[in-house]
Amino acid sequence: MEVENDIILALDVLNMTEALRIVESVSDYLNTIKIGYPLVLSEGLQSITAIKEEFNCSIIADFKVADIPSTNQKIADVTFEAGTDAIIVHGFVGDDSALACMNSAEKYGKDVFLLTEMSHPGASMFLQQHAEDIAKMGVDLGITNFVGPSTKLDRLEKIRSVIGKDSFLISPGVGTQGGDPKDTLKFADALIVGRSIYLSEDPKKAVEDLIGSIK
Ligand code: FNU
Repeated sequence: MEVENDIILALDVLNMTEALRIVESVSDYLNTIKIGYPLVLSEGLQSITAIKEEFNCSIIADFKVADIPSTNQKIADVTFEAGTDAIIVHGFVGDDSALACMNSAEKYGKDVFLLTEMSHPGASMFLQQHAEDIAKMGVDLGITNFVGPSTKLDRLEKIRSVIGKDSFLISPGVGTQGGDPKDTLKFADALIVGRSIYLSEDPKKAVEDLIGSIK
């Protein structure tokens, strides 16, 4: 996936008017948008279709899919039908569940991102202990796209070492959650950034500043 300026916008707003306003304001600089439950549960899966059509951008559906294989397959199928380019899938549910999403992605010619470890403090309670095994499972399955936390750079470095330099690693937690953009890019290929862009008075300027800080 070609992520312009190494920044993915996390579009966690609750209505389409707001969503379109923000994407429009940053579209000179960004070509990849991550859409998750906040927007899709508010405005439906067609919000993905509409944004993709209007801006011709890549869409990553952040559904953190974590169910049994047959349900995962259904979730992934409907998500790809809506025009999504990639889907984020939890790794902790195991290889069969991840594989179901990979099969769906292959059918539609789309991508899977495997979530290894999360960026919030609570992730250290359970997920962190297994993150490297999850990453290894992804490598063994042939997955080449991963998600890891920018708030814990030592962990991000470990995850990078497991997935190898050629895998594509995207990292949330920059800005509002405390992660540093430039340091994160020592290990990650692209940043996922939400609130520090969409809550800004001037989202375009927020993106310009962010680009300036990682140059
Ligand atoms: P911002 N996100 C995250 N941490 O923050 N998908 C993870 O470990 C993870 C994520 C998402 O803090 C989060 O749901 F796997 O406002 C939100 O959409 O910059 C975005 O990344 C971060 O948003």
